[in-house]
Amino acid sequence: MSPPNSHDRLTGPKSFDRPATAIRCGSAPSSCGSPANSGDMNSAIWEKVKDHPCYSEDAHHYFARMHVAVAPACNIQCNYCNRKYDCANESRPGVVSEKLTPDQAVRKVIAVANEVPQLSVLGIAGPGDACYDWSKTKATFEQVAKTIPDIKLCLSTNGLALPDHVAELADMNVDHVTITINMIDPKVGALIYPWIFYEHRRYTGIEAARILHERQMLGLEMLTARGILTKINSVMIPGVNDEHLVEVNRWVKERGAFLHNIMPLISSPQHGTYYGLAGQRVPKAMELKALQDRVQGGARMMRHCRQCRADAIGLLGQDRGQEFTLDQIPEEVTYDASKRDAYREVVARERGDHVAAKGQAIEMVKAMGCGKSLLVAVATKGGGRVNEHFGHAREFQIYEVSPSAICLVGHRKVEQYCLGGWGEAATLEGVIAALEGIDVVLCAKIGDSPKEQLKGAGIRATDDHGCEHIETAISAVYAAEFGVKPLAATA
Ligand code: CLF
Ligand code: SF4
Repeated sequence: MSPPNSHDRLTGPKSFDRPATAIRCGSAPSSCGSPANSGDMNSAIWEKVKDHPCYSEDAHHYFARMHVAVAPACNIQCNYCNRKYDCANESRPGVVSEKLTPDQAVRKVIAVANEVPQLSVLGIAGPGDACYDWSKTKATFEQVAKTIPDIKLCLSTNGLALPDHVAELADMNVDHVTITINMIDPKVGALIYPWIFYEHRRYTGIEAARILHERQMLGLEMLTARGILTKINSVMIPGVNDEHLVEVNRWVKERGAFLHNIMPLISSPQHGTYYGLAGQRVPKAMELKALQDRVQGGARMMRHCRQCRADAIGLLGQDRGQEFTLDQIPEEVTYDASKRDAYREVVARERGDHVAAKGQAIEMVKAMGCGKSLLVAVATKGGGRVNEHFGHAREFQIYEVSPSAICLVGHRKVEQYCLGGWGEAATLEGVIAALEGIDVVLCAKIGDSPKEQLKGAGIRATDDHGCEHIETAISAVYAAEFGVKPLAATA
């Protein structure tokens, strides 16, 4: 897959933890990583990112991506990758249910664009490397761009073959490229990459890692020179490159990277990877957050990555891939822009309201001046609102509200607690465990029984703010939690 970028095959802890203290003081970062509004950047860049769910945290509430698995071949081996493994229920990069030819991919993109109005980006993220398997990547992008000219084209790569294709990427108006960069020191790289295949030769050890590193830096510099936005994905591998990623962040920032996405290693013996079989541990959620917080002042951090499969479809927290398998798509399919056009008009209005509400909420929190922080888990199905029932949630978005900001800092996947109108006690236990360290849960609806059990675990749950904008609801909870009124209101 794309060389495993996030698009690699990793994943890690299902949650991000912190000690279960209810109140912390002044620990949150003052800025929130990936850009949330045009105030964070110049207008030309904002135009490029405002509808891209991965490059803008705000956009991920409204817009969807789809990946087409047209690029199965890869030119390197990562110790966390095994592309033979396929499971429809497995959610990690590199894993796909069906590989596609470019023609099949175009059919699928049109079918999805007709039915999923949120679709804004077509990404090629493997299941091998999109630059190494270049002819299929290029053919797919060219055909899709002709049929759906307003769809953004996005690619993810390990970087080894990238410099050979930067000029063509620029010609095709590909504005977004992800490079997976796990090291800038070949000695570290030799622990991650057993071999690479480059210019008709196989290289191993430090020499392989050195070549890969040089090609990654060259590719990044070439993209920056052409104004193509680059995101760097790094896999955090405890004891191998975790400390080293601070230095990686500095290097990529100096070379113009737009975003840095540090993701936890996904590793399990069942995956059959080198790391999985060797028992390499994955980072704890709190270790990942601590590293992300540490590099917050460097290249902008992405905090909302879901470590997608190479054939994922939908909003980032969703995967609707099983609705669009080839056998469900007619041989002849014609693009109909009506649903996407109508959706964009609605989003334009709704988004303006959201930006205003968010600004007000943050000002309100600042005006309280109470010096404390909270972790809030939000059940949402999109639109930037608290609009999902507790029992229907498959993930919670985690926000940190501090004296100076309200920031999305991660997500926690859970099993759906309520099925067919009934909640499973065992499932609820798992949900509560996944919410360890959370102070407050916000949802559109919750029953008395789960509410009481959450309370027993020290977590307050409320549906008093159903359908409100997330930040508005969080600021209200913050005021209620600490018993303070905004200074402006008391003046
Ligand atoms: Fe796909 Fe990647 Fe483009 Fe996004 S995913 S190719 S940049 S359109 Fe996004 Fe998925 Fe994380 Fe990737 S959430 S794994 S960062
Ligand atoms: Fe991606 Fe290739 Fe690495 Fe697998 S071996 S994660 S396909 S770059």
